[in-house]
Amino acid sequence: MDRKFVVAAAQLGPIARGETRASAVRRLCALMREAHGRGARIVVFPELALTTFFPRWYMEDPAEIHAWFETAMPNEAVRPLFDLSAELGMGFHLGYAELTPEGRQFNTAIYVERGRIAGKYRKIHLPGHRENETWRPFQHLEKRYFEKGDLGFQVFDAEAGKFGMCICNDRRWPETWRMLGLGGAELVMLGYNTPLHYPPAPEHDHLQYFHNELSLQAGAYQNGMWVVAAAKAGREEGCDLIGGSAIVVPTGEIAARAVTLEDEVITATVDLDRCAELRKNVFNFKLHREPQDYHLITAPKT
Ligand code: CDT
Repeated sequence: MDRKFVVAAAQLGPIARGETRASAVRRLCALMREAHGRGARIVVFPELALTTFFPRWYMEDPAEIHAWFETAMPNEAVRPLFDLSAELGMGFHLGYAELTPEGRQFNTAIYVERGRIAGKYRKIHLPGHRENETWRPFQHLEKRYFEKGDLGFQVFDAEAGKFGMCICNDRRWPETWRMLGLGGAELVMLGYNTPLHYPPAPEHDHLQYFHNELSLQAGAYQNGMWVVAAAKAGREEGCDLIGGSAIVVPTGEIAARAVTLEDEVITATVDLDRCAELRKNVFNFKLHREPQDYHLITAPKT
């Protein structure tokens, strides 16, 4: 595959609590077809793209919790997406809740090429809380339902180049981007579910779109890589989620941005060789990094 190609971010509008996986997959397939029709070779879907954002509800019953998780990938419900990607020759990124055979629960993303899982990531920075906090208008129970990812920030060889992934809250942490940058990632894919209202600090609500772009653009620029970010957006079960899906150039410029809170495809032409504009110059890691002065970054938490 050429190092210059069209990439798509496929934003999803809300998924209702009662919406089936089959229905969500039909929407994902329609978005993939649209992305393909616009010349895209790769499409990035959001975090937890098969269901509503279930961590907004407190649950105790393991059976009720496990119903939101996938025990195999692909499974029967998701198979049409794998088949379509093979038929169209498209790569795709998908977020979902993973339940392993050992009963471990992760917030996971995969990258699929020609029907094969080429990369897998399990979310490391889990936001929110563990217990029911009834003062909140909605819960954010990722710390209850998921354990911290155990795969690290891997960079893998995709057909076009070196790709990496992170998920939602990870994008706010510079360590995420630097780990992927040090690993040599040329393109990072991510999905997010970001409520417009942040109950612990509502004075920041009006900054949600700004903080999203600030994080994506800084990550891209400071590591000289492309970023493709896809939101689940709109009013989902009474909770407003931001949109603003974006494709960011290694210079930090935004090449494409979603303009709705619904299912929407955005595209941009990616040239992976543009990463060198940064990496050979201002962010030439070999020449300019000074890790001997960065020890606090990896020192244990106090
Ligand atoms: N899904 C996810 O990680 N959302 C968080 C919400 C803010 S923290 C409760 C985010 O960082 O966008």
